[in-house]
Amino acid sequence: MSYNCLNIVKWTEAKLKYTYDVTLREASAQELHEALGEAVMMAISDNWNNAKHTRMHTRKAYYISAEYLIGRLVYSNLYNLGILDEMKQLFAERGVDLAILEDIEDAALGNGGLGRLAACFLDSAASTDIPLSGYGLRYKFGLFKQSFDANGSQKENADDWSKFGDPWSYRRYNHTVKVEFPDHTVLAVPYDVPVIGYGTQNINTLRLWQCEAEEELDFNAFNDQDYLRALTQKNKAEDITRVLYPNDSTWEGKRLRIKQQYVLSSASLQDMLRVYKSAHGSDLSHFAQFYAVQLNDTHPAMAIPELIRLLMKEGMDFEQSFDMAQKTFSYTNHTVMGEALEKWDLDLMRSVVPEIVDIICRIDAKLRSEHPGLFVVQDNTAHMANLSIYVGSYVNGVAQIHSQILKDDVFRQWYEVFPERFQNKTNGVTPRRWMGLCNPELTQLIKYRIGSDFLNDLDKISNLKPMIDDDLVRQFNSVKRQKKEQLCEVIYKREGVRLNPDFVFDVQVKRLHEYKRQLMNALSVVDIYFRLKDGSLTDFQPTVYLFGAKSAPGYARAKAVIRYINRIARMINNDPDVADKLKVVFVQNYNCSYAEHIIPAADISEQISPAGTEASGTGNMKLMLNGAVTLGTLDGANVEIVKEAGRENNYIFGHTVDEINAIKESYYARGIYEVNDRLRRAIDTLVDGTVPTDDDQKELYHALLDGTHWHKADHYFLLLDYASYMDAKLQANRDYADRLAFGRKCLMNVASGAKFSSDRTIRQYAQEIWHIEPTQY
Ligand code: 26Q
Repeated sequence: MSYNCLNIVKWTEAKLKYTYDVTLREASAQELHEALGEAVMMAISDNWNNAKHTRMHTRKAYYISAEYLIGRLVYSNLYNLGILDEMKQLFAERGVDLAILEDIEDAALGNGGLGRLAACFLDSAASTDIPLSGYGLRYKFGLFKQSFDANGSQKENADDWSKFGDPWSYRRYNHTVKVEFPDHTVLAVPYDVPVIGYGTQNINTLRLWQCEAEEELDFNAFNDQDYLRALTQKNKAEDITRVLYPNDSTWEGKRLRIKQQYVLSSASLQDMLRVYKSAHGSDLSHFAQFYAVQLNDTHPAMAIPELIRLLMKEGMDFEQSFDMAQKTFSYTNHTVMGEALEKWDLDLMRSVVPEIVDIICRIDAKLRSEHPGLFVVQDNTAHMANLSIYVGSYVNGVAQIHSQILKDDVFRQWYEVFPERFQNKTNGVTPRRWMGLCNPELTQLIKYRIGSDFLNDLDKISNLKPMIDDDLVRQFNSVKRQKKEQLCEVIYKREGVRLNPDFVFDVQVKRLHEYKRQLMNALSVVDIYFRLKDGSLTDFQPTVYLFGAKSAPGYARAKAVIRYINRIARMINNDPDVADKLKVVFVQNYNCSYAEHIIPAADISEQISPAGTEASGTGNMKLMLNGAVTLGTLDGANVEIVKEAGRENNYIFGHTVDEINAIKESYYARGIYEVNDRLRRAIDTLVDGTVPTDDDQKELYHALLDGTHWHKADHYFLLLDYASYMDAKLQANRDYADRLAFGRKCLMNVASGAKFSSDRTIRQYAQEIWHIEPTQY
């Protein structure tokens, strides 16, 4: 069945008429978005319902995640339905440019990689007919909106993403569940978001929980005191899903965060038990036969003790409930950094979820009796990763090198006892959003050459390899140039900076973190600037260095890096000496939608974390698929990207994991500073007044050269890798001059991207972890 676009347009018009009394042309972007969204929701309802009913009795998987970075849904939904172009056409005929929906805000219910991965997985499962539902939280405020003040400092603003409504979900109040805390009970109300498959009728569901009070207001109590108490209860409930925690890779043990995690865990499991009973009856002993649950990091790990608690409440004993949970759950780890592993203080936890703590302690006792040396609870602290490995079927890393480090290092003792539980599932990204939607020009070029739609079978993209000749490279280069022109317009509009599309576009877009080494990139740019000024660098292709990143609001060093980059950008962009060679832009409010403009325009993809720190990275894959070469270390998925695309088509630098481990103890950053004059000149700009300096930037300088009481100097080895980084960076820059040779490298990356489709990843989860089959329609 295909969709009747004309009907969708008519429904949109009708909705606009009766709700806002406007025509299509008069409607604001928000009004149009709401009306069109509702019309599409009507159009898909049959398919959505069919998909649900078809799956009633088959084995299914559930993805539980505290984050889903779904971004803007309107274009991707139309795209996956296969009607985006036709809808654009129909609206254009009626005088409306669908591009006005660029004003619609992203649903940023996630921080970065982990949340975006969850969104890509849902897209892939729907598109490959894999019965996977998502459970998450419907934060009223998503990830903050970022702007820069006159000093170049990050300012955060509330992201009230649904203030104009949310046409892409249905509130399902009839499936509301209660979640109990010692001092109050809250309602978790589900909102269902359709997950529309591409090239299939299948539509899966993302169910997001929103907390509300049991009684909004006590209308029987008329005096002021009770009125206020009623409101207090309402706020206390709604506070739980008020806001997404903006931390990314540092862990914070906050009371409200436990509540969020428990609501997510409890509501989702209660819902699964309800569905189970309606399909299979009240005998719960087959629960694990029908459901596999994937935990996206340990954020939903309280689901493990919660399932045990719920099963015991239904009459099952502890051992049997434990066994059921062990069979049901699997856990994906997304970080090797110790400070990011969740460790809850038991007293704090007990004050919020006492029964969960009792069960965790029972689990710990069982573990300690079976496997002396292993623990879940130690020093009155619950280690959620340990809990998830012990009471789960599988644990996986997100890239080969990361999965190896988990076995060798982070979870070594666990690997010795449970070697069969450890797996790798290299991440992927959905080619629909990250090629088809954001780069229709490149998609068209490839389709034309390989003669078929490759977006739901990315393996086909390798058919391009033997076709790469000068002619194809020229066409690729012209697409790239077009995408740069488009990006220049966007950047001029949003940042007020005019860029030249003839420049090399060197891009680093990702969350701001010390380990991602945006500061190393910035120092290299300052170095290049000085060398252009003093004439010692002559063989240089004009380049714009583009940054996009949000810092956690409380992360002082990350914020100091943003400020520093903004200040060097101002200095460089205002210097007429280098105006025709060098520009630096730090875009504001980098998010999914901005990424969709930036990534297709990139020539060089900066993936420069020290080896062994970035679990996988997924931006690296998006950039590769859009034909950027990787300037990167042998870290995370870079290793596999380069293996697929060829080292000769990328720019690999820096020390390997083994080399870093060998050097670590005796590493002396200041020694490098003292002998490398150019690097020293760049680092000194942190403190010497070349750009306006503040205390936080001085602190950065000391962290690099002197260390602090918690870390030795240069914890992330910027100085160690600097020389080889600069060599690789300048090599890539020089190579760009041969446009055909460089374009060939870019195309080799595109043609080698098959492995990095999240369709491949999700099939591996389905086969090797969940043991489920695609459902045929
Ligand atoms: C934890 C506790 C309290 C508050 C916040 C958090 C929290 C939230 C989000 C901790 C970490 C995150 C996000 C982590 C993340 O995005 N990790 C990235 O996951 C990607 C997908 O696997 C990888 O590609 C990246 O390498 C990894 O950094």
